[in-house]
Amino acid sequence: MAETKVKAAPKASNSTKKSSAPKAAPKGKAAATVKQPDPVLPATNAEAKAATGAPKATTPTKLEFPKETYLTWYEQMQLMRKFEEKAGQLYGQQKIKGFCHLYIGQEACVAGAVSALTKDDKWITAYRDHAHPLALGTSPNAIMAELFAKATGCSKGKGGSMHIFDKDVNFIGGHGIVGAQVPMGAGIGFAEKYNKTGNLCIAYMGDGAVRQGALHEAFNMAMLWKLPVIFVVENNGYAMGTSVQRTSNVTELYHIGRGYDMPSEPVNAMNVEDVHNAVARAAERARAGEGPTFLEFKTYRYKGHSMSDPAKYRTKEELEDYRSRDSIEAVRHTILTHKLATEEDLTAIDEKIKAQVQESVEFAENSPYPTADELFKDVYVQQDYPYIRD
Ligand SMILES: Cc1ncc(C[n+]2csc(CCOP(=O)(O)OP(=O)(O)O)c2C)c(N)n1
Ligand SMILES: [Mg+2]
Repeated sequence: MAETKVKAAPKASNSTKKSSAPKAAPKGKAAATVKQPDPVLPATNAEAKAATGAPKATTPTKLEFPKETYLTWYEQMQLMRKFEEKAGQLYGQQKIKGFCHLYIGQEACVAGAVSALTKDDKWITAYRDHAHPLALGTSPNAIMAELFAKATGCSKGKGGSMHIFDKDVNFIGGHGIVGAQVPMGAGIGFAEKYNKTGNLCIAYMGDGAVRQGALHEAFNMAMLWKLPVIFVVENNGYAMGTSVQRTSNVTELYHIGRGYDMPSEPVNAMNVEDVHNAVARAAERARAGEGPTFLEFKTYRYKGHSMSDPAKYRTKEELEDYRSRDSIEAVRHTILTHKLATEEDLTAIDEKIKAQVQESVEFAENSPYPTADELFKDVYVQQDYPYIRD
């Protein structure tokens, strides 16, 4: 931890049809678990650290959520991790080519938000994008096939790892340009407000995106028009190999929302309960017409920036420190300590996931590549756009 101040707390079938991955809570359900009101905008760094520097012991003495929620979190996060461990292996075997950014370590950032939102809310993120659709219910087959650049992939094999899309689960990508999804998230929020749907958009970004000019324009407009958006910075301490401290004068990134009077708060995102509560509070504000929130998820990626990064810019101790607060282990521990399920039950979930992941690999291997006539399709909305040339 010498380099970064980021400090987290405690610790099927052969098709692309939707998986049995657990779905988001129905409307209204999440609100019941919201603690109200919670202070936003801690005034000082000390307050922020107090909010995120909780002790390692992660097992709550009293359970805040029902048993099903813990089991759903466990299953979702294990699916993300096992899927990506396999993807990493396959990349090593050159079955997956191009770019591949793994989310391993950051799983709670997604699982805690899925449980706090509804299935009609919209999601958008950067290129570290396999976990979000997996938790929203996109078939692992369709995602793995996309990583293999196969025609059966969720972006027809033309997007690859950085451009996973699935309209059916309201996952609007998957974006490779750092920060590009931030104004897009504001635009999606604008559409939801304009159409009076009552839905919101959650827009994720990395810490590297916070210094993009587009973010500041989007924040201003989102506040001015009180758009139903939850902006989330997944602060994993590094943009590629460059620490937050080396690129930002403001290292408590949630402070950046203050320039726009946007309610903003730090969240210990190694803890799935904290993520859920923060997102639920932000969602309630958005649905009440009070506009956007900026959440700084303090998290960590266990792997390098991408598969080609040996991550020499950080220490082994720093990595081990975060591993000891692993969010999946924490939920597992809570489940067992509170006897919500037995070891055997969890093993059965693990086995199910292993089979799902294996099936996704076989599905991807056995799928065809896109044909040449796909090359110019899906480039422009207008099918007969006149300026495309063979
Ligand atoms: C506009 C733009 N500039 C630079 C890049 C190259 N680039 C790709 S990823 C990345 C780092 C972003 O890091 P961060 O936002 O912290 O996300 P993380 O990878 O940690 O999830 C950079 C600079 C890019 N894709 N887009
Ligand atoms: Mg980062």
